[in-house]
Amino acid sequence: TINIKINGVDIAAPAGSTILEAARTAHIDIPTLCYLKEINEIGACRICVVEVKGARSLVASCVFPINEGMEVWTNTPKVLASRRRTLELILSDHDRKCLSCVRSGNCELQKLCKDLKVEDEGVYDGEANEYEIDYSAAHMYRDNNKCILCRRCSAVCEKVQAIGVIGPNERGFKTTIASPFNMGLGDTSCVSCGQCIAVCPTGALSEKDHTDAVFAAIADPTKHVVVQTAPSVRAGLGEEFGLPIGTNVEGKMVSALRRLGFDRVFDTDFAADLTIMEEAHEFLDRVQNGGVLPLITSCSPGWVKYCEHYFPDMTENLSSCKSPQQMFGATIKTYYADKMGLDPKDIVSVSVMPCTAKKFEVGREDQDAAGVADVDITITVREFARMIERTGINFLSLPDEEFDSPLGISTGAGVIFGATGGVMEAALRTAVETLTGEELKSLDFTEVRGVEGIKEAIYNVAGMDIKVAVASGLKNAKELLTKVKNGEAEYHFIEIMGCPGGCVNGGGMPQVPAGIRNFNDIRSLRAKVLYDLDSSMPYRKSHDNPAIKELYNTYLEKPGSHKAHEILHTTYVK
Ligand code: HC1
Repeated sequence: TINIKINGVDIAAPAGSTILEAARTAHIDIPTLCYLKEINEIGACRICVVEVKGARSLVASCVFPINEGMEVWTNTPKVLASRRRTLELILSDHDRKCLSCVRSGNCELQKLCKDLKVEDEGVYDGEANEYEIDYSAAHMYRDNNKCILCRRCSAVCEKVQAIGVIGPNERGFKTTIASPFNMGLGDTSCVSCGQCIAVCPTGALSEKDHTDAVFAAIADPTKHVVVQTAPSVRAGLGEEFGLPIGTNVEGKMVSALRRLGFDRVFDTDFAADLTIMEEAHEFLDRVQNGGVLPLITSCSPGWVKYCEHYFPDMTENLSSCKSPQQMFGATIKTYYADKMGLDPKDIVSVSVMPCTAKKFEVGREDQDAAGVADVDITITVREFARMIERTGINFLSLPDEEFDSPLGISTGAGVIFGATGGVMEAALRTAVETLTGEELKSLDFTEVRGVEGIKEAIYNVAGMDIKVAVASGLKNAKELLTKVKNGEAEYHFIEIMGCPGGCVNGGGMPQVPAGIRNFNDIRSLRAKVLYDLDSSMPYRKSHDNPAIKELYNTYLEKPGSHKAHEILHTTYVK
């Protein structure tokens, strides 16, 4: 450890710490704006400046390493005045229509201005830039009038997702964050993952809001409006209402949806079980009949788009299964419509997702089993929270309620889909029992759990070594697939999720301020909700789900049947 003094108090902090990190051990949070741990460590915004004895000017604490005997002051009048001036300068070129801004109340810039007592927002007003809002992408818009040039978005796009479709253009006062040649984001090879939105401190980046379309459908008496919720929603929604990260709010979530007026409240987890039935069958079929291997999962639409753009010769490896979201929509408009005597055209199928790429996925080709879209409208967890706020539903006092039957019945295998490794584990539970014909003694495939970017395991099943790999985050996916392509690694089955940590860390989840993100692993905290649910559920294997059994017995016949293919499978573009 290294001994330093912060604000006159002696501190021992681990060697290699920055001043910002050392201050945490002294219970002092130094404010930041551009800093994102391990992603954007550029010391550029000057909000985290502190005084250091002997230094000629204020130093950026996020990148300044501590050394023995150092003396630091984090809150002197000079420091506070500097931070305030920095904010005033940012505001002089910032759209200050804060009242109705989508980030009002959880904008990091707004909070800093309040905390640092910025009272005159216009003190440096003068020349200001004006930008057109970029609506070209299917899933989001970019409003550079609210951009503060922190570069968190471009860092996550390039360093975490290995895509790099946005970054600084021009120089000096004219600097903007944009795509190369100022193309619309929709014209680039953006994969719609929304990780840029998740890390944006202001309202510069946001999903396209589809809540009005949902309200309109609910208000239309000629429509039967059905909603499904992704596994991860229950693990994140509570954060929008002030609950700690990692709180399971499944019961209140269902209650809220019912009070919003949906005719049926169902669970995507059911369709995750259905995906496992089809995908495990597809896997065994490819293994036994010399099909293309490795089989790669296809439930994450950001990943699928990435594969199509960047690894087009590997689209044959993708499972032909639609994602659970789409399988759910397809089941609603076929099986459920039949059962209820409804015309699929009169059903509006809505999904609540932790994902922005789902907004792109619903409009893909070959996602219309009944001749109409499988899913009509998809909203993020944030949009869902806004609907709850807008309608005055007191979320925290809601009773816990249960999903409707039969498409609300699911297993532990379905719910873990939301965490990296979950699809693999769920598939193994079914594939291994199918191959061996014996009941598994332990259902926990712990080797594929956890937040590491790439995980590998070998399982000996019925005398055969099955090699599997799991990657989350597209940079990790790129690394893994490059090895496979070059013949440096060989697998039978690969799970890839577009967002690091899987859907629990999706681009449509609640935005967590950097000050919390930098010191907590939100992926593990949210994933724990799903694994806890799994271990407490009566059924933990997709093939044990009674509602799934009934669906096959009365409608689809068996996994991989002709009918199942027509309804539940899709194709990809090269
Ligand atoms: Fe996901 Fe999936 S796990 S992709 O992350 O396979 O979005 O949660 O709904 O479709 O089930 C997302 C989550 C989700 C699908 C499932």
